[in-house]
Amino acid sequence: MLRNLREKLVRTRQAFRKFEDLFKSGKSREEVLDDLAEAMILADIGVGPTDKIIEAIRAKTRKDDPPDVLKKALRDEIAALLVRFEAPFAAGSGPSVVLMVGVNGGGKTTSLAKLARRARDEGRKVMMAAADTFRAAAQEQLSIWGRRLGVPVVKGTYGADPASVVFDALQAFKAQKADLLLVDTAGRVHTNANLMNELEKVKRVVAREVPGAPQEILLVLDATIGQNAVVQAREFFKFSGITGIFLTKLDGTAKGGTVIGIADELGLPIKFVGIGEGEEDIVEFDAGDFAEALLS
Ligand SMILES: Nc1nc2c(ncn2[C@@H]2O[C@H](COP(=O)(O)OP(=O)(O)OP(=O)(O)O)[C@@H](O)[C@H]2O)c(=O)[nH]1
Ligand SMILES: [Mg+2]
Repeated sequence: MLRNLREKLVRTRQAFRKFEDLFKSGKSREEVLDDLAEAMILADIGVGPTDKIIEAIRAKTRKDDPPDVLKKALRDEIAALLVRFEAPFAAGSGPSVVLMVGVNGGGKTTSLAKLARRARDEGRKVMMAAADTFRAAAQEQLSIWGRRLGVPVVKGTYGADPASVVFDALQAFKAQKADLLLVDTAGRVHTNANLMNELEKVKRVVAREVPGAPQEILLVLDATIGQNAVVQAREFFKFSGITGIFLTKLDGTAKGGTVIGIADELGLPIKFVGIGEGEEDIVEFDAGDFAEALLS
């Protein structure tokens, strides 16, 4: 898994390789830390988390420590910052419902399929609900995933009330005693009050039909937009109850440092990362692995 992550993070690792050069430079600690701070901000880590990490390295090292000590301190600090935002997938066992939310094109439907495959392979009885009734091709897109994965999909019709699709899916979920219901929703921006209200309604229906659900409401964020993902996520906080982040498209982007900024600035756990378009391209987030993959 770590090797896989390391390979997929190749572009971010290239961005981080500039860090390696800093540690080779034979400069003083202060010069290294100044250059490092600049490089971290360029790598989309964000100003706040960068300052915190630099201060922590300064506090834990001595003035005349050689670069490799500073480098190890950097890796440790990144892991220490991220580990606070590790949290297990709350829908990992027992009858559970998961909602995927986020802006258009972030990767909700693909990430949902990845979760479905993962749960199916664990031997769980999985169902998917196509509650994106807003985009014309959304129902068909999820049906294709369903056929490919052998996972049943409860569909709605274009323009229908998403809460009614979810209601139907919940009846099927209960009748068939399934373990996991994954609900795909339409892409939305926070300024679209209608769509945000729809989401609240979906959540209410789920909570009413299955006590304790939804176990997870995952905000799907696209890593390629870097620090803008933080801005986007804040806007989504108007919709209550987000339990974690599914950060997509970490393959092919140099902005993997965004992970650090998102976790620290939002205070939300990163539950999964997406590292490709295929159904297997999902990694459960692990702070140590991530720091290691970036800086090894
Ligand atoms: N490289 C890469 N592409 C991804 C990843 N996740 C999703 N994608 C791609 O991103 C595009 C959009 O994915 P969707 O799953 O349709 O996104 P969505 O959020 O459901 O989009 P809407 O339903 O339109 O809001 C597709 O081309 C996916 O293949 C990922 O981890 N890596
Ligand atoms: Mg979709």
